[in-house]
Amino acid sequence: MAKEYIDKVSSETLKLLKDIHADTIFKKREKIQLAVTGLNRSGKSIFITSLVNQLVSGKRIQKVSRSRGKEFIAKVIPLEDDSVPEFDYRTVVDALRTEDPKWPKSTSSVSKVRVEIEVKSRSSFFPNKILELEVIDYPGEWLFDLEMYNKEFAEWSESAYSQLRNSVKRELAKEWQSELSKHDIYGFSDGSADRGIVDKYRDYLRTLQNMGFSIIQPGRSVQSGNLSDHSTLLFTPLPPPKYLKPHEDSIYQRFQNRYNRYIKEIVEPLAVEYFSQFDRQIILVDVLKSLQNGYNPFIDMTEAIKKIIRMYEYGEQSFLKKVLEKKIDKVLFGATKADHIASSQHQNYQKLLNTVVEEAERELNLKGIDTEAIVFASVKSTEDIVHDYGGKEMDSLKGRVVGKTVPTIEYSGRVPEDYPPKSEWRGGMFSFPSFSPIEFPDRDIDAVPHINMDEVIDYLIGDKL
Ligand SMILES: Nc1nc2c(ncn2[C@@H]2O[C@H](COP(=O)(O)OP(=O)(O)OP(=O)(O)O)[C@@H](O)[C@H]2O)c(=O)[nH]1
Ligand SMILES: [Mg+2]
Repeated sequence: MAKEYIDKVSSETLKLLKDIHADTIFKKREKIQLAVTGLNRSGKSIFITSLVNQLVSGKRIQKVSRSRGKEFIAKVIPLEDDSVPEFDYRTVVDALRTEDPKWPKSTSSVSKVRVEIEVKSRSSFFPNKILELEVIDYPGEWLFDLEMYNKEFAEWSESAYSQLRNSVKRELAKEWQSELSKHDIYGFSDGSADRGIVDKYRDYLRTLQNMGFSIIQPGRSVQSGNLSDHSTLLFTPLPPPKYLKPHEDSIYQRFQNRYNRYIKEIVEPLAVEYFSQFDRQIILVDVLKSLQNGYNPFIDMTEAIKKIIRMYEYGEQSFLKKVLEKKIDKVLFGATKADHIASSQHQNYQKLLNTVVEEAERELNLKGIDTEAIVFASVKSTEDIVHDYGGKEMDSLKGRVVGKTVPTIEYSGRVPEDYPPKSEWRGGMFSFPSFSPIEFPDRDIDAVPHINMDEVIDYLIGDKL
């Protein structure tokens, strides 16, 4: 009797709530902006593609639902306005659905994708929650230009020159330095030498990039097309004048003016637009590639991580300090491409990542920002194979190597659990081939295999479900 009465009251209450459109009154909508950053070619665009694919399908991230006790469905929705180009999920995913799947091209400008996640309410009285996830793909090359923001030309020049203390970089910078030495940089000049100096500096930056170094400033000057020919980018670091004030028509003065314009007209507006809005950030690091590139590029990558988080340390007047400190609550360091090594190596990879980001994490934690470091692969393109060598198990990987005529190879690469000491770092000590992508499932209802994407998703949005 009592049960019948309760059921009747509940169904009448439900009807009443529906009549007064309580779902729209109580509807909970929350917006969260995630910035995907990282050094160039670290896997940002692939990460976003897999993230969308995993959220929309849900099949390979069930751990998130289970651990949070929440069910959800997700779909891609159009952007609110067209002020930023849309991240072209469809085109990227379609290229990965062909028989010969292709990785996407390098990203040359910022883009966004918006995913609506509907989280099932635990009670039928309350409407479902809508979580709007906006993901921003930020080109790797632009990241270090943010570090130039808030630096005067002289200060930036000094930090660029301090990098030449490294003998490898000093050697590579020789031609740029010798071009500079041909000119009086503080006295009058008509501007005809400027281009030659900038070209030599760009050659130096491109060589650094090709050798796997991470710190490239200004990053936009090595991007093809785009802004690289823009007059504001015609500057290089210069030694400060010691005694004289530079002539107003000198190389020094022109480079300084262009530097200031570049920061004001290009770097600052973009920093305000994108970096003042996001709530959470994932910083992707390709630790394996840096290991493969050798001792100097590896150390450069660890320095680069410290530089990236300096955007949280800007001076008191900085707009970034004000907005970022208030808003950002989580930063995730993700070491991508864990499918390039056998799973027996993942523990070492995780330990190495922890060491690489330890200092950066400590600094962010001190500012009240929660951090985590996760080793993962957005797209698992290889298979583990375990061999039994007379009772001793050895493992390796099987996958299609990028650019090789042999379709599949078997391969095993070892990862150290800590920084290998300089003395032990021999050429080619670490080697990790790049693998071609596997074919994505035809429909979004199925998702591509991954490694630890569920952990990544849980850390980034699990608490908001
Ligand atoms: N096997 C494997 N390779 C990956 C994965 N993610 C990225 N890659 C490789 O890394 C390359 C770069 O990935 P992108 O996602 O384009 O990197 P990005 O950071 O967007 O690069 P930029 O736009 O140039 O800054 C790809 O072409 C792949 O070769 C992954 O999960 N597994
Ligand atoms: Mg990209």
